[in-house]
Formats: sequence, structure tokens, C-alpha cells
Amino acid sequence: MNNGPVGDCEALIVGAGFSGVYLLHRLREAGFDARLIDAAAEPGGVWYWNCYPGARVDSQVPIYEYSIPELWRDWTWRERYPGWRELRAYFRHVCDRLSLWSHITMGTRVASAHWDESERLWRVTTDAGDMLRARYLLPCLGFAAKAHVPEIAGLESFAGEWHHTAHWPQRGLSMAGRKVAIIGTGASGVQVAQEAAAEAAHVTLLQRTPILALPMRQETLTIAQQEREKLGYPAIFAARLQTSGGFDTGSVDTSALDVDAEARRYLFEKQWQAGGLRFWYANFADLLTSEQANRHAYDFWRDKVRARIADPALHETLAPSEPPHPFGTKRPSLERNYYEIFAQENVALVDLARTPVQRIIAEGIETADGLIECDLIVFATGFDAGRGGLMQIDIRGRNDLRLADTWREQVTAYLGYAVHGFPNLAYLYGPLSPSGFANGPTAAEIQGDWVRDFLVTLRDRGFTRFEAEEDAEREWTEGVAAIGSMTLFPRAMSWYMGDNIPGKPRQLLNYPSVIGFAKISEDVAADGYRGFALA
Ligand code: N01
Repeated sequence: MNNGPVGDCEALIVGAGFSGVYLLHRLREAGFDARLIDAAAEPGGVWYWNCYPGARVDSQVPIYEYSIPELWRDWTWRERYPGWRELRAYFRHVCDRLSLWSHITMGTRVASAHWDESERLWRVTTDAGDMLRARYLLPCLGFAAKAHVPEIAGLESFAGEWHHTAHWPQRGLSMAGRKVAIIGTGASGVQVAQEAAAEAAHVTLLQRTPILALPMRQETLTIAQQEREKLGYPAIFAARLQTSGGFDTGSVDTSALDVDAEARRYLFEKQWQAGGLRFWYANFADLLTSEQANRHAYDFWRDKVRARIADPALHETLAPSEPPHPFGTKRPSLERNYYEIFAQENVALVDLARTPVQRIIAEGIETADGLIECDLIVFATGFDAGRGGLMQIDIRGRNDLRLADTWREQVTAYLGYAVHGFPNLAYLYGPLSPSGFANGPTAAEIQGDWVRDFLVTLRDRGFTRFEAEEDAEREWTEGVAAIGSMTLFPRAMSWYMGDNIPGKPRQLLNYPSVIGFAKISEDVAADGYRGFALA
């Protein structure tokens, strides 16, 4: 691996995850002087930062990889749901194959980006003190770039070690023989808990809301098996573009309410056995729009899970009779033995709804019920999703307008790409695009191709400036909320709605259809990029 120099360029991409690396490749192909900067030591985006024990993707390969044949032809995976190490190796392979290294600068954080109207370019600084100019600023930060550590009194007095899952020490950290407390039971909390249960002396899991987790059904892959499967890859990649989540398949056409109990159970059981997120994305058409349909799915989930929880006293806490929220309106996570770990003597569950945390002291976490002694606290407490990564860079548009101020009360954007007042800035996999609802590589390719085509059109027509129009932005922002209100998503307190961050405005942060988004973006392009002022 080598690091390219930091310098002026036409297009500056920030972030070396799926979106950024893809966009770099496509822009270089199209003849742009494009560069990529990332704070991490290695490409991979979330797979660099989230190196906690058990961190692995919850979408199966080949869905979770690029569709470019020169990348998949001679790449083989070891597991159907690869872990962070394998995903990092994949990113190295991608940068090798596409000869991207000399255009990438790792280990450098973009600190600020200020728009210079007279020169029509962005003036960018990095934490290393570099200054550079770029015609286009293209942040590709993912939705989980800013970790959230809740304020808990006394954390500074803790005598042990604490880490957020997204800032796990890169050198590694053994949990063997330790007393571990894990706060949060989202996808990250579930994954750490499974690993901690296997090696820690004691694990306490502090749960605020039960996760509605689905069986992963991990699979070890052989080279021969993948060589056979590769014959079907083009069809799978084409199918990804035709579904609302960017997966290989979407929901069935039928309502759960139009079939009898036996037929309902048949589909539920089929997708449950298939594993992964299929029970979520390949379920009945009205799973996420009808409360009644959703309730059938929840009841199926609850009964399946309860059958695996040995202690009946934990049934109500882990898989309540009544749904804590409609199934799938908070991101389900995948698990392997999550519901079995609670039968182990070294694992305890604390229900924060009944036993809230009071403070942290040197020896551990004090709750209303007494002290949880620990020497390692894991904050699996999520992210300021969507907007957080962008807002932590000092981005200033026209008239010194700060993006962090613009988005304080509400996130607004046109097409989930551009913000009025911030010329020549297009972000990928960010708020008001399908991001959090979309399979990452699918969204990266759809959005990367769209931005490449947009910049090529600007170049071909001699334009040097674009800006989202205010009306178009308002319409898009209101449109995403209107679509959201037709679904059950607003019924859950979730990061999809911004609820997980105290003081964050409540709004649906993601556009809920990849195929719908792709269609509208294509129409906008065909219509001369309507909604953008070009100059
Ligand atoms: O974060 P989360 P995550 N006190 O926000 C709890 C993707 N991902 O890192 O539900 C106590 O989902 C919070 O409780 P509640 C995936 O898309 C993918 O786990 O808000 N608890 C919740 O339990 C995922 O959805 C993979 O009541 C507090 C947890 O912390 C997204 O990233 C792996 C608290 C946060 O869960 C984020 O997942 C990992 C407080 N003050 C992540 N504040 C895979 O591909 C928050 N919580 C498998």
C-alpha cells in the first residue's frame, strides 16, 4: 500500500468506504483529476473503524461487493457474511486491481472546507496542516461516521478501560478473563456480546430496548462453490438494482392480510430458514406499512426467539409479548447464538427500563439495583447517523454559511445529494438518500455512476458551478417525510428517525427505496438536471 500526495485537484472525495472508492474509480475512468482523502490508516470505511470482536457485515456476499467483473472474477470469500478483517483485505484488493493507491491519501482527516465564490472552488484544510483547492467536494462518509457516546455522570472516574465499538483499539483488545459491561443492544452490541460471552469472565449487557434480531446462518465458502456461483453473479447484480433495498430480491407482491394463516406461516418460515435479513426485506409487501400485517411477523419472530431463551423469566425482557415497536422499523440485526448466551453463568442482562444507570464510578456502573462491577465498558451506543459525519467537518458554503448550522433544526437536501447554499458539493450515502435502507455497494454504484455522469455533463457543457435550488430542496425534503409517513417507520424511536441522539430533530433520514430513488435521479438527469442551478 502506498499513499498519494495531498494537492489541488478537480474532485476531492472524502472517505474510503464503498462509495468513495467506487466514485474515485469512476471519476478517474472518466478522465477527472480526482483524489481521495481519509482519516483511517487503511481503506474500508466502517470496516476500518469497527474492528471490535465479532464485527461483520449483515448482508451476504456477493450482494455485499462491487459488481465490477475484474474485481469479483479472481476474488473469493471465506464466509458468506465476512468479518471486518476479510472486508479490509477486499478493499486492498479493490485498490490494487483498479490501480487507485496513488490517488488516495490515508491517515489524513479533512478538517474544513470553505467555498470560495470568486474562484468557484473549495478551499480545504486537513489536520496535517495541508491546504488544497478542489472544484468539487464529494464527501462519502457513510451514515455511521460519528460515534455517539451518551453522557453518563462519572465516566471520567472509571478505573477500567472504555471504548465505543466504532473506536475499538486497532491493536486489538482481549476480553478474556475480564469483567465486561456492554451498553446498547443494537447490531454492534449483539455482535460484541456474543464474543464477550465466549471469553470474558463476566458479561453484563445493559439493554434499553430489546433488539429484534434474526438468525444469520453463517456459511463457510469454498473456492469451488464460488466459482460455480459466479456464473450467476451478473444476474444477481442486475437484480440488486430492481429492489427497494438493493438486495437480490425484494418483498413479495402479496399483502400478509390477503393470505391465510398457513400461507403466511409458509413465507415467514421460508425466509426465517433462509437466514440473514431476508425475513425483513423479502417478506410480505405490507410488512412496513400495515400494523396488522406487521403484527403477524412480530408474533412469529417472538415465538421463534422465545423457544431459544432457556430462562422463561427473560422472555418478557428479550422478546416481549407486545412489540416494543413494529418489526423492522428499527434495523434488525443478525445473530448466531445471541439468545443462547443468556443461559450461561457468566452472562447477565440488565433491563434499563426497570433498572436505570445512575452513574459510573471507579469500580463500575451503578444502577438503581446496585453496582455492576467491571473493568471494561463497551459503548455499543450507535451513531449520529446520516448527518453526523458531515457536520463534524467545518463545511462552509456561500456567505460563510455553516452546514452544521443549516442542518441544526432539520436536515434538508435535494435528492439526497446536494444542499442549497453549498455549491459544487455532492455527498454520497448520506441523509435523504436511500443510504441507511440500502445495501451499501448497490447504493455506492447507483450514486457513484449518477455523480460521475453529472460531472461529465457539467464538463461537456462548460459549466463550472452547480447548486441545488431552494424549491427543489424543499420539495425533496418534504417528499421524503411524506413517504415516511405512509410507513410504520415513524412508529419506532430509532436512528432512522434521529431519535437516538438527544436534541436531534425527528425526521426520516433515509429515502425508503433504492429503485425509486434511482428512477427519480435518472429522470432528473434526463430533464437537464432540473432542480440544480448550473452556471
Ligand atoms: O447502533 P444502534 P449500532 N443508554 O443505534 C442503545 C449498522 N451496523 O452500532 O434502542 C443506554 O443500532 C440503544 O438503545 P435504544 C446497522 O445498520 C451493522 O448497534 O435506542 N442505551 C441501542 O440498543 C445498525 O443498525 C452491522 O433504546 C443506549 C444501542 O445503544 C447501525 O449500524 C454491525 C443509550 C445502539 O444501537 C447502528 O448499529 C453493526 C443510552 N444512553 C452496525 N444510547 C452489521 O453489518 C443508545 N443506547 C452486522
